[in-house]
Amino acid sequence: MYIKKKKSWEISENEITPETIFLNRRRLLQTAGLSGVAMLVGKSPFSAPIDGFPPVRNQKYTIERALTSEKDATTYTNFYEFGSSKNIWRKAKKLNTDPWVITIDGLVEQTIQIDASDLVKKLGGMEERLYRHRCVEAWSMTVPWAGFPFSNLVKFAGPKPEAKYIRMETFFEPNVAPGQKQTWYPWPYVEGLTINEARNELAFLAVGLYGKALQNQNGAPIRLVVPWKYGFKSIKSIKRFTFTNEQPRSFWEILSPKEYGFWANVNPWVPHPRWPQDRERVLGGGTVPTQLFNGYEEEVAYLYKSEYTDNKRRLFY
Ligand SMILES: Nc1nc2c(c(=O)[nH]1)N[C@H]1C(S)=C(S)[C@@H](COP(=O)(O)O)O[C@H]1N2
Ligand SMILES: [Mo]
Repeated sequence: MYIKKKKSWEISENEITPETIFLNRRRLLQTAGLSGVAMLVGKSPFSAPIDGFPPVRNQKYTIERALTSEKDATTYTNFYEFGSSKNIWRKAKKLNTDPWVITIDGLVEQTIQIDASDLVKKLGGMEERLYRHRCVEAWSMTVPWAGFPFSNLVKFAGPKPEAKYIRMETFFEPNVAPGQKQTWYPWPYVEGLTINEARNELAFLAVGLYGKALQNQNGAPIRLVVPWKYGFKSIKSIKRFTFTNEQPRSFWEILSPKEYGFWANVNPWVPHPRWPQDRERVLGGGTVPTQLFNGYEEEVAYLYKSEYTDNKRRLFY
């Protein structure tokens, strides 16, 4: 994506609250059945690769389009932390994703810190789904993700009733990710959903692609996949899930709110201010018409009832 303004941004510290609870495998065993678990902050010494591969394909989420080649999907990627070109996949290898401590905080019963490999065990059996992916830049792909319904994480987190949104944030490691030395970007990358969107059956937390653990360039160890929204919503390499009653301001929204809004639902009738959105270039060859909600209207339209009936334009912004 193209940015006009260059600004310097204050990066806020990722502070850890004193209530933080750190869950790792051994501590879970030690404290099983106890309430008021001891707190411990730091890196898990017992980290392990994510297991559960190969995933079982969920036949409900298959697709009429041909699958994108694994090579295209893993070498043509958007990951601005590593630079703004599509061929950053080698640079992304430098990111260390194990251990990977994830914080779940905000309007939840208890702040939780848990290694990604332990978190996935809490999210149920791994499944595979074929999803379309439509980037706001008008290219698209169709790929098999492996992971878990986001709703399982919402259940695990135990949100308070006043929580209306989930804000997601990725890492900030400018020495590893050279794009993060570009101080005019509001690092770290942030995205958000309403809790109702996160509970939609399609909202998915992916840990794998093509039957294997995610490679760094696709968002290892864990990323969001919301196939009815433009691709920038599907934040990679998530480090923090914060439940909140304020609509999160996302990375691209801060940079250019008229182009990359909070909702960002795929909508062929609403052109981007600088290009049309009615067609898409399919990775691997050809173009096809873009569909409302990227073809997932049946599953998601209820979430946007008023906007959907009153004014389709609002689906994007
Ligand atoms: N952290 C982070 N997540 C991100 C991005 C990014 O630059 N940084 N790019 C987004 C965009 S614009 C798209 S299209 C998708 C691309 O996912 P893929 O590279 O796995 O196809 O990731 C999204 N998630
Ligand atoms: Mo994108």
